[in-house]
Amino acid sequence: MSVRVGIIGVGIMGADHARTLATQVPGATLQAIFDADAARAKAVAAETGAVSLAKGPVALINDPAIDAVILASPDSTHAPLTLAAIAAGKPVLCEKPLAPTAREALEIVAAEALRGKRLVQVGYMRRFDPAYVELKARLGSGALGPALMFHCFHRNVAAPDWFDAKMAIGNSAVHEFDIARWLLDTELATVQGFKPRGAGTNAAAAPVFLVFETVAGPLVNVEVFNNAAYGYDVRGELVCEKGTLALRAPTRTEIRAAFAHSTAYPADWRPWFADAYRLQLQAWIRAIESGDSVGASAWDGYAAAAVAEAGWESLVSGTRAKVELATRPALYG
Ligand code: ISE
Repeated sequence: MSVRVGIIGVGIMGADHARTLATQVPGATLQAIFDADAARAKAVAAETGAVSLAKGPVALINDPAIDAVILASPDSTHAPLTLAAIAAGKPVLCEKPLAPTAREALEIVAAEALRGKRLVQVGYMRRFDPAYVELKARLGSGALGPALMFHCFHRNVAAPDWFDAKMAIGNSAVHEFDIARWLLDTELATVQGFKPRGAGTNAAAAPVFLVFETVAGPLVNVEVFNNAAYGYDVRGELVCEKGTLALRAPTRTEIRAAFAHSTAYPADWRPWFADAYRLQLQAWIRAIESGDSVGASAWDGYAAAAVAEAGWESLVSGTRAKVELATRPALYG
């Protein structure tokens, strides 16, 4: 039997999930779509063959014809709608961040722990990206010895008007917080944030540079630059005792022209992480079929939100901030 999925929010990411789900995920049916923009919902439904259009987000969640929910609506709606999915007992794949504040994310953790079953997966899709997966496997093999440092770069072409340094941390760098915790299997303990002086006129979206100490010991640094202009670019290098492991850009072709040899950068994250998004959806559906859970949990979503808050606090105060985490409920191991 197919898992009947409803998608709430079909902007950039929701529409992308709808297309992937409709064409590349065996075992799933795109049952319903809701978007606050009715015309957009209709257009995406027509393009993807979604069975129906829902009247509202909560109606979609509670519809008996829906088995599982993808949440790709604006960040501020993630927490209440994830709570509604938990109340309905339905698996939910919530786009990151799980909530704009650690307090709201912790409410989700508490609600899910009370229910006693993992229903929430947070869309930290890099955990499914073949390059990061290989990095983790190679680190785990022990051949290069323990990790000492993890250097991360995260660059977007141009920040939208509504983006600022707080969002660079809470909306972009959260990917690195999650992947660093996952890769190094530890919590981020302290953070110090920096912004370059004289970083141009668009100061709000100027680069942010964060340096972390971890509980286990390795250091992590994250550069987030959302106005990098030249292309979408994500890099990561793990420095271990006996060598280093670095991600390679997912390019398939090389250009030789005009006396130069080059590769191209995409304009945003969708082509770069296309495999990760597809593998994430496939794994989510397989887990639902077998009653399991995979990927980033609500606890992971909470931890990333707590790190983001500490990062922002440090950037504002100019001093090192501690990442304070609540007690982890038994449900999350
Ligand atoms: C965006 O929301 C994403 O999730 C992308 O993966 C990330 O690279 C980008 O910086 C975010 O703004």
